[in-house]
Amino acid sequence: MSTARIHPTASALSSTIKYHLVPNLRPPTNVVVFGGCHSHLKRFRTRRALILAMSSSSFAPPKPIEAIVKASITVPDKLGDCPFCQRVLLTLEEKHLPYDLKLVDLGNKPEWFLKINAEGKVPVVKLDEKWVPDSDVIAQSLEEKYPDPPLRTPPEKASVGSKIFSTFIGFLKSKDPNDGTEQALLNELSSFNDYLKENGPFVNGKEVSAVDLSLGPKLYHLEIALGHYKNWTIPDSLPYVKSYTKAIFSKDSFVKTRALPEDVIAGWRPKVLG
Ligand SMILES: N[C@@H](CCC(=O)N[C@@H](CS)C(=O)NCC(=O)O)C(=O)O
Repeated sequence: MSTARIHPTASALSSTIKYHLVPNLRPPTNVVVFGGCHSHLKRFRTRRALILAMSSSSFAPPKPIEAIVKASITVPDKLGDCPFCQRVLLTLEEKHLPYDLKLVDLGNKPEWFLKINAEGKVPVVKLDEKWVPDSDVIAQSLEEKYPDPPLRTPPEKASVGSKIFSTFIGFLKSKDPNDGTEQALLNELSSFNDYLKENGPFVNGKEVSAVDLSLGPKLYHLEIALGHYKNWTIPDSLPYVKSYTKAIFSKDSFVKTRALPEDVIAGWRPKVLG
């Protein structure tokens, strides 16, 4: 098993410090991870006192969340190309939660992993001492347990763009250029473009929410796999989809958790050939 420890981002730490120094700011809920003892924070009258206290054990950093994810098949000890794993990592990043990655070679699943999840699928995350599989369940559980910053997508918007991934796979696997799979994908992307034009730039408006963290990695796979195997790109006639992908792909959290293009290409090869 390969592991990598990811530390809380500087912004998580600094927002916590800022809250205690600027009295009128509301605390981020995840302040609890740095100790959660608001009453004893009142003791710190100066910045120096607070910083000194933060370096002591009473402000021990939160325990990293263990996340089992797919390993790269092209480079040792690197994150692999699972869009569901990236969705979970994006959620952890956007919520400024530290995590430990456990990389699993899905081509040779170790015994310890199958004991944790007999189905043999990633991602799996340890929450409240229980291993939780499935990115839908994990994202929802993280939202409930760590509601700040909120990433919840209103239920009426949660299925926006939900057919893009399956139509992308249909087109990618297709060997007949006239079987309608390209058009089916274009129809889904076109509806998404219309939706974003009216409601964007993200699915829930100005701020990124859970549904974007699910769609982003899938669109990343679409862009790389269709570019490689079909020399196909999202048409310029869908500018809102193009701006959407650009905005998501350039987020720090996305850059930090994205798969290598070589892995995405290798990962889809069996489907293309099969
Ligand atoms: N519905 C699951 C799907 C997870 C899934 O299909 N993961 C793939 C990797 S991307 C997997 O673990 N496949 C098992 C295998 O390849 O043996 C979720 O959202 O987490």
